[in-house]
Amino acid sequence: MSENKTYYITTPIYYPSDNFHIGHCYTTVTADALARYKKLKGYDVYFLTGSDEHGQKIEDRAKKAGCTPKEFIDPIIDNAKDLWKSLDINYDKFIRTTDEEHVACVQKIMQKLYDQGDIYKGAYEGWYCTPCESFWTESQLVDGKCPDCGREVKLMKEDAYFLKLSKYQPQLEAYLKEHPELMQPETRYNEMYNNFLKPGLKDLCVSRTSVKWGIPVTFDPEQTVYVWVDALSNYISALGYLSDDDSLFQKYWPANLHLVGKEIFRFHTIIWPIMLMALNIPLPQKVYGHGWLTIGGGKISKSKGNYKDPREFVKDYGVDAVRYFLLSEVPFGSDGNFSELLMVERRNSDLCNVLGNLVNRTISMANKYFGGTVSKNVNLTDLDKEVIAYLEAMDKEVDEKVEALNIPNALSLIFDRLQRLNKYIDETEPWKLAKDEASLPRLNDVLYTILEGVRLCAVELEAFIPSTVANIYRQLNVEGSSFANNQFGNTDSYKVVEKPEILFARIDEKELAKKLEEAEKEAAAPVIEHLPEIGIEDFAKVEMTVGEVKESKKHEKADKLLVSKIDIGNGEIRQIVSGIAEHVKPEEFVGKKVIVVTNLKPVKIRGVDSEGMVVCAENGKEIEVITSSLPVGSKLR
Ligand code: ME8
Repeated sequence: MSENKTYYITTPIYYPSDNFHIGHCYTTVTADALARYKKLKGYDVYFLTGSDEHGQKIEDRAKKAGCTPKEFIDPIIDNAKDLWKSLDINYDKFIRTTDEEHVACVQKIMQKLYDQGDIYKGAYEGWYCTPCESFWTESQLVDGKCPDCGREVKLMKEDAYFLKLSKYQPQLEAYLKEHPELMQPETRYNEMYNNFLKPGLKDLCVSRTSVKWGIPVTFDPEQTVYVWVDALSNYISALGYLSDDDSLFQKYWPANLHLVGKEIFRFHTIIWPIMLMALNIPLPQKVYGHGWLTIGGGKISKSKGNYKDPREFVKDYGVDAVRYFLLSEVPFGSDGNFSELLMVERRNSDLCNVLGNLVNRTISMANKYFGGTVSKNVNLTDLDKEVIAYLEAMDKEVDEKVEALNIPNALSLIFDRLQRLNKYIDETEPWKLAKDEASLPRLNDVLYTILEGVRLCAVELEAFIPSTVANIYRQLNVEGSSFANNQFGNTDSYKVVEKPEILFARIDEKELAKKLEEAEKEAAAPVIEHLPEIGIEDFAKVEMTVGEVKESKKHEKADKLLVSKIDIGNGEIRQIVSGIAEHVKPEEFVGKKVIVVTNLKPVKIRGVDSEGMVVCAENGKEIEVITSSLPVGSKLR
């Protein structure tokens, strides 16, 4: 017996989070649908997902929570697994970078690369916050200070090891020329080439001493493995690479597809291939960099107030409404917009009106006219032949789209067929045929064509909306349906359930729109969090004065800052740096009479002296400078 062809598909490993949003679900649902599809097509599939658990951030969060990083992460991972379960994600393995096998594998990979001279010792330079024991990059700093505690940072160096990416650049370029299909969509190649390869690759920092929560480096125990070598290796450590039992690695590697978000595409198409070249193992066949799901064109995040636990959507609209939306809405390779209303509109128009309605009507008619039993069709009209040919062409067309990773188009090809079947009912008018005894054989044939059509569409849909398809199979009593028997006419006769079960009950869009609007208004209202009580004597310590802005310009080193000269009375001019440049233009600021805290200790902000503070109102989104019409020098009390 010949062995099945293998198919190895992965998602990125996620940073542990309690706030997984609908965008995070996009990668995993897509990978799950592809894995299911390949399995149904007869492949021996291995589908990997997991979590990326090391690093300073986790260590800090655990410290704050008063536990060890592992204790901190464990419940978060249980929660993530529960989320994936709620979305019918059927992975073969969930890898954690804290798994012993992964740790051992990463250590061996580092050692091997070091032994063969691809890793060398150098120095890492960055902005260091001593109390937090953390390095930051220039762009992570907030107003030139530590983004966590707001204290001063200093430029410091520490010993670190580097991977020679530069050495492998020519080899990688040659490979990519021969295998442009590695990068999907292929249009992303130019971006990678122009932004990263053309300027020349810089060697990659692969270990650190200041980050303690990480995998220890065997050849220098002071160091831990840093970010990408740890994370990317999961794709082979999960298969037992360099372990006593590497049978899975032998069987499934190289991966057929790494599915990743566009922001981590370069790590997967530059660093990862170079690591694999250095390890002398084959490269993955494809890396697909998908677009993002956005809300109102922007990022989804809890802090923006547009976050909702995806399980709530599953609870309200059903798992397949969520899966269907994610799979059909984001166009191939680009970003897609998410809104709850849009998801419900799609659910109503496609799943309820087209699919659900068709299944419901068909089962009702089979019961009404034939007590639920419909036998194979005998006499085919031209119309039947046309509809059947259209149905029979579906499998190949859908397969081509799925192969090209274009799931939205694959789904619309299936829904075109379902629409066609609804139209076929209108054309054949079964209710009229039922009136005439002589037309009953024709009515039987018509119903068979519809039932068989629904079955063929259900087979195509199974990977994408599995629980709905299981329900359809059950209602049609064709549970053995699969790609192996999806030719029209494979079913000898139908005996459908007596009472059709509604697949997707209609949701009132107007009512939902109203509800969502109200919820949005509520969310937009600022959250009032009170500080601890103070006495009047505390308030009296703050001196606030009306001042007039005389000059204002943008800070040379920080886009968010304005540097202004403000007259606070008696000819005294103060230079003040304020974080309002995104909300107020310097030319509009000049001439305004603002409130200045005039007894604040002077500080340097990004190298510029600041002698006071301009008082503003803010609600998390907007900032407004408070003004006064009283003369310069007036005091606030
Ligand atoms: O990047 N729309 O983890 P992560 C679509 N640990 N996809 C989104 C999204 C959105 N709005 N938000 C997030 C990491 N994602 C690393 C990966 S792999 C060796 C290491 C996707 O938790 C994102 O694009 O930040 C990425 O593919 C995945 O969620 C995990 O992101």
